[in-house]
Amino acid sequence: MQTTYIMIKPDGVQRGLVGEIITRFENKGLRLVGLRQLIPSSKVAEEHYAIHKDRPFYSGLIKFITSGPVVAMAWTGVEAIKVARNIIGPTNGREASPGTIRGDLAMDIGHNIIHGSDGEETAKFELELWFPNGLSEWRRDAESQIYE
Ligand code: DAT
Ligand code: MG
Repeated sequence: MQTTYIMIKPDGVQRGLVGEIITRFENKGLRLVGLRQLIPSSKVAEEHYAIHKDRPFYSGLIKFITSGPVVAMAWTGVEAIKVARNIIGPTNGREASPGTIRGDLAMDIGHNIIHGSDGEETAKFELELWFPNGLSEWRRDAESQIYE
């Protein structure tokens, strides 16, 4: 089992896509173990995107991500990091395939609705950053049907 950090960005919240997005992860069979809505501080946003700090889009990215509420989530499942990235689709919404969240719902590179951790170390770092008080431990009864 892995847990991945997923975040609906301010454009997704403003567009009223929170329910639609949560439904996709829930229907896939992932288990929701953390959920909070907040307007990110610059400090947290800068730490989250520190890897991009030398990129030309960095300051715009920080401005965007702190511009309104985000929905921070933690989802658990077998290979959850890869599974979630597949559900999300590639960065540019115009190039993402239909069926993915970005492919179905986004038209832009920057305003691409959602973030998902890209590896185990990043997931650990991001989950500790956005969920400093930890996650909820529970077992989804449906997992006995979801997994062989
Ligand atoms: P992803 O979110 O698909 O993991 P990333 O980690 O490469 O993509 O970049 C993080 C975010 O930064 C991305 O979701 C949107 C923004 N971004 C990336 N490349 C960009 C670009 N060329 N122009 C504007 N924003 C960009
Ligand atoms: Mg990334």
